[in-house]
Amino acid sequence: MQMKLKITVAAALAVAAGISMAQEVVKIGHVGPTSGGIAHLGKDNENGAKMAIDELNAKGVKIGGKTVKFELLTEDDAGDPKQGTTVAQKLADQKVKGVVGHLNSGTSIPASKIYSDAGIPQISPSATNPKYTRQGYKTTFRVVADDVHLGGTLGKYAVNTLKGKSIAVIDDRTAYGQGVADEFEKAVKAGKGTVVGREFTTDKATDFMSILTTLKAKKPDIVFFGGMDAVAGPMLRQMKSLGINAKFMGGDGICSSELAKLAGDAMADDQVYCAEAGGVEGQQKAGMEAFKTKFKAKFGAEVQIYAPYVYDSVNVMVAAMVKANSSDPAKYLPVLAKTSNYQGVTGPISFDEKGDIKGGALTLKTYRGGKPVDLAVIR
Ligand code: ABU
Repeated sequence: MQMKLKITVAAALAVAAGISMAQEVVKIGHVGPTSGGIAHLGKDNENGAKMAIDELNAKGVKIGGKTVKFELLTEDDAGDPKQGTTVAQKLADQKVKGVVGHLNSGTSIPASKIYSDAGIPQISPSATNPKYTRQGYKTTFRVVADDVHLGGTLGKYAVNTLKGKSIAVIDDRTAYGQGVADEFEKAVKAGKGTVVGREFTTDKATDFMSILTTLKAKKPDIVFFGGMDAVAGPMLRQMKSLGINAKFMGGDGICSSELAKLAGDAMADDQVYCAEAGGVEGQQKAGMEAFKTKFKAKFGAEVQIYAPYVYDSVNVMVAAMVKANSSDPAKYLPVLAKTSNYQGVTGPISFDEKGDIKGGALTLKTYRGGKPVDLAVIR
């Protein structure tokens, strides 16, 4: 009897010790398309999240008086709106404390309702469709400029700087592609430029000969494409094969390191113009360069577009948890919403009342020698 009691007490003590020693795990979700045509962009984003989580765990972050361990739960939405909501629900069921993603507007927008209903803060590092932050959800944030800013600036640039006289517009009919192309077209027309044709494709298409032949007859000097690099690359090749000698423009979705490879020898120097939906200037450039070097050393790959914005999104979220002294979304969400002048590698981050970044910048780029070259940061 005495022996049995001793064993029970010992077991209880061991359990108690185990509980007190167990580290609190804070789960953060990341979602992007890590399969399909833009898997290289999804992987780029995911690696930005991994880098932030690894550094936070190495540094040791205290929340509620205890050092917590962050765990990254990664999901692939394949850039598909339906799969996006499925994985969003999965993350909500796994009780993540926050989500960074999704990469695409077409997935971020429907997923945002699921996170909002579950009270889970969501920061998109790359979805630029304005609707994303205009649905009245308190949980929705974005650290990049939106398509109104992107398309509008590129439209003005096409007319005023590139002196486009006959501008053709193509979009991939996604929430992002159509939206940014509409804003571009509006700005061209407002600047008294002429849009000579508007054609459509999809985000999975590979053959553009028919729409390009239609546009060729209209002799465009600029072709704008609202869509992603995986489609823009083959489109550039087919423009070359048809002898369309026009400048090629697009938003942030084509503005990747990979675009030159996807276009092969079809991209001439100073032919392609695009804009990343963020940008650093002056002394902040050193921090961005250091990030890119660290990223390449860790993952053996160049930053494509948005890895630094994902890195900052994770860190902004964790900074709010630390400030609120809680990883409970109900407690840290109001603190996250008040984020003001957080110094990230992508520049200062403050959120407005919708959850959009205040004073978002754009980096206008062209390609020379197969590499993206910054032309200007525009606010
Ligand atoms: N912003 C370009 C890529 C992501 C998106 O908005 O769909």
